[in-house]
Amino acid sequence: MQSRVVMLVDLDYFFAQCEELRNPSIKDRPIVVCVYSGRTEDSGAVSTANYIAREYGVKSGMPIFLAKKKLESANSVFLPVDYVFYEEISGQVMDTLKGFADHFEQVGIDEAYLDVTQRANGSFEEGQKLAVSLKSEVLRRQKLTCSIGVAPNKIVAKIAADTKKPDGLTVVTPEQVTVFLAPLPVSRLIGVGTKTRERMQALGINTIFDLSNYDMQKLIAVFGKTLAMYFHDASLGMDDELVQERGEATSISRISTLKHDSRVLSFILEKADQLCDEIHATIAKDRIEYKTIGIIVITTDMSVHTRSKTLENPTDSLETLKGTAKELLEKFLYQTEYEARRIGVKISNFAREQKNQTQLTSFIKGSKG
Ligand code: DCP
Ligand code: CA
Ligand code: CA
Repeated sequence: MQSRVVMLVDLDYFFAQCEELRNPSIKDRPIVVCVYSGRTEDSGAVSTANYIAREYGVKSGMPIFLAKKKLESANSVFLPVDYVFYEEISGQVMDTLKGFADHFEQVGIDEAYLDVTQRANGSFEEGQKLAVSLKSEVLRRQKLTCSIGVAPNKIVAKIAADTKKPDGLTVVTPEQVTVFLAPLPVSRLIGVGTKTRERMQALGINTIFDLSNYDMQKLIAVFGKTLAMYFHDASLGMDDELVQERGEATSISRISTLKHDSRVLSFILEKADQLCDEIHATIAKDRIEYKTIGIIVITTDMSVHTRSKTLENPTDSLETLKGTAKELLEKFLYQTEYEARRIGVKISNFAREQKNQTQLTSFIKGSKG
């Protein structure tokens, strides 16, 4: 049977690369993109950093104050995240990638799987050539670099893409799969997080080779049948999962923590407006219309409250979205005595605009709601 040729394309230091794009003059400096929680000036976490900043030890998830410490004497740039801008760039890149795929599946804001079996005629040499031209096309059109893994399936393609970064290209042919995987730590497999890795370590399983050789019955005893079988197959680089468009979403939502607990409408609305902006940006280019707008309020006691309103006609107006969210929040505060801790906005009940039907699915795969 002919092997599939599957690619995983992942954009390099994505949010920071977008910032370089918008302001090339900072390109040679360490750039740190931050999610400021706002509770104090430097509280919050690093979203991502360019590779220059990474040389100083700055990483995603790190507290901002620590990143500042590491970059103390460097001429660094700290910037707040701008999801609206990144979603826009992401959409453009995804459109470019789709042109290279028989089957396409976006799996995050900056990555996607491409099945290129047909157009590569099942050949990995052809697959490699496609990856090279894809990289230069993304560089030419969007001025961005990415890293690509080419392999017989999704699991191996993902690991291959992570192998060489930034601007990497790693091809793993069917014959090379087991040798490629064997020496790698189990944590490189999708689904093996810190906890699972520790449990495996306790069993003496460190590398993917160790995992492939581990007694199946014992593995089942620890992880249960489904997971154990997945781990076993994955360790041998076996994976049948298809590259396919995600099903249509039925709603999109954004949720965020307030700087402090509150029941002051104007303060809560600042956050709600931001969330509306993000949702609007996500759907704007796909011309999605929706009829139902909802709010989610998580209160100080951690209970979750929702309210929604269904409009008579579908809308894609940011003004309507913000206005309705405001109306619902106002009513909620009037009717209850809760203090809000987290706020969310949600749209659902999508209507398709006839002329753009085929694009309906494109926004969904990138949506985090
Ligand atoms: N991201 C985030 N917080 C994290 C991890 C990621 O906000 N803990 C965001 C910022 C990243 C984007 O998601 O730019 C994509 O995540 P990746 O894991 O692909 O990381 P990068 O693209 O930043 O870097 P790399 O070059 O390693 O892919
Ligand atoms: Ca990336
Ligand atoms: Ca990614």
